[in-house]
Amino acid sequence: MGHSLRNKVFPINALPSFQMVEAGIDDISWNADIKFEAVKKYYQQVDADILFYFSDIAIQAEAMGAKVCFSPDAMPSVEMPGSSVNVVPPATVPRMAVNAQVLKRMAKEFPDRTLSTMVYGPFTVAGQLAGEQELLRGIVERPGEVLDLMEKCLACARDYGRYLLDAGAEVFWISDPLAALLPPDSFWRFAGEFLARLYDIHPTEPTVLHICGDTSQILKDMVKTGVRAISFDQCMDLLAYEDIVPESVGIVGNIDPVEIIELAPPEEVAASTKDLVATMGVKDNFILSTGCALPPGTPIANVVRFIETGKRALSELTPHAQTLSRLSDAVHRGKRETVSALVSTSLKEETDPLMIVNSALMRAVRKGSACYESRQSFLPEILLMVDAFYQGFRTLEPHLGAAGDRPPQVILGTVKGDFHEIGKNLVRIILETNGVKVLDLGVNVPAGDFLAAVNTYEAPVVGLSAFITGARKQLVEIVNNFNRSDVRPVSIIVGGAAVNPQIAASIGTQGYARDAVGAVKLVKDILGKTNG
Ligand code: B1M
Repeated sequence: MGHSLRNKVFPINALPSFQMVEAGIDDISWNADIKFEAVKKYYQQVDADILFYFSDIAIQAEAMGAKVCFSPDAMPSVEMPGSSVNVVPPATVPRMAVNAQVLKRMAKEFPDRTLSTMVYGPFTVAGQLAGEQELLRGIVERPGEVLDLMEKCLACARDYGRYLLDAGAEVFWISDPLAALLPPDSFWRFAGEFLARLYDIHPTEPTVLHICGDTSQILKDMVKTGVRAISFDQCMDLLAYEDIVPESVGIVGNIDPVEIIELAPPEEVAASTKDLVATMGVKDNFILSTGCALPPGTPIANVVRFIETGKRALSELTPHAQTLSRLSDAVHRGKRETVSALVSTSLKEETDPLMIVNSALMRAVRKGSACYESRQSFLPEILLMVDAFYQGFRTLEPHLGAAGDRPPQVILGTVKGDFHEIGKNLVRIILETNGVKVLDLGVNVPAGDFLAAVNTYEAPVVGLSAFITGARKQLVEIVNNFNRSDVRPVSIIVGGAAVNPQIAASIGTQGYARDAVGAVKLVKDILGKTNG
């Protein structure tokens, strides 16, 4: 039993549709014909499963009396709070009526796709009406006044929500970005409880809550609103928080809408999408989307690439998802005895061994690292997880055709004076799992040993781990040694707690990776260039 939105793929909102018509954002916002034309053309190209109608954040505040400014090339925004706050029927608010009309026409045009509302949460609208900073001061100094305003904003959101659902929307989507700025212990009183009362109007159908930014501190209260799916900002590592979300609640997310879909080349859009599906697609309640709305100028080709790649990757993964999810869980919990059996089950189910690596073994390690960083896991659990990972890897190794008798491509070691080995071992394991042959020289490795190994094996990459500040001197010595010698690797790369990208560059190395997954990407890029 999956979530009702399982396997749906869509970007949030429909703002890039503005590129499809010769009209400004102001015209789109006021005119149902132009808006419908824009979204129709957009969704004819973009095969999204959930459709929005080009929504702007100012609409409810405007309906309640705020003055909103419009322009051809910027989204509508609140210019001035109104002199009084009113709740009026949505059908009498021209721009709300435009959205309802557009939804009705979309329902006819795209009968097989699911339509969604985009209603803004009461706290966000209250911020536009009172001034955001005033509202935040008000929760401490004038809580009664804030709660009165919230009641009115809730009434407006309920009426508008019902109106859009009657017009044909099936998903009741609420975005409440300002609520992320509430102190976590005030979230429920000033936002959560109101959201719960808002979701009341649509008790049996899909509901979604999107709050931008880091929601880790309010996530439990977001779940408490009774919402059926939570949409996560791209800054949230889904692996770190997936266990807080019950299986009956969807996890919607979270490709970076700006850095990836708007600004990256199409191949990077595809790679990030595949990577997100590989890690999250095994979860029954995962729903692939963006971390927030796509900006109006996002290249349509990138949006199309995101949707196509996501759908293909999900359809390949889904038949294997159940066992992979159990395997990932067993590795994460350090259950060595279960891991080998589940790897064998996956192989019997004809799951591609690389899929087993990415969506189960490595997924678990990435989850472990994410939980470790957010202080939800500690070292004993990490060590047991690494043991379980290794157990699974050994069972899988014969099927990977990876290491073999090839000469090493990476000479790896923790530098002299430094005995930290856990992170370095993880880097080795993940590299090997991804088909990279590694010679691990261990810990406390003298500078000369790296030179000798490169001399012997002609390895193109030297990987140095350094965890204590004192080890930086060693890094400089190793780089200088290579510079003085005829023996040259193509690249020296570094990682570990004692280094960062700036230090890596300043000592003359060619690359830095923050974690084992980053190390794989770095090494593969280098090897790709070497071979090509
Ligand atoms: Co030590 N230790 N430790 N320690 N230790 C650190 C590194 C430290 C940051 C803790 C702190 O004070 N906050 C600190 C260094 C501070 C500094 O110098 N700036 C420190 C210290 C000071 C020390 C001692 C001096 C303590 C003492 O004796 N007073 C001593 C030094 C011993 C020595 O090496 N000479 C010492 C000893 C130990 C233990 C023996 C107790 C144990 C090590 C056990 C072992 O490895 N066999 C230990 C541990 C466990 C840690 C911390 C707490 C955790 C390290 C770890 O295993 N993390 C660490 C705190 C921290 O890192 N914040 C700390 C889990 C691992 C999965 O993550 O190591 O980050 P990580 O590895 C990552 C990335 O770094 C990256 O990928 C890995 C996997 O994702 N990465 C690469 C690593 N290598 C890479 C290479 C690459 C690319 C990426 O390309 C080639």
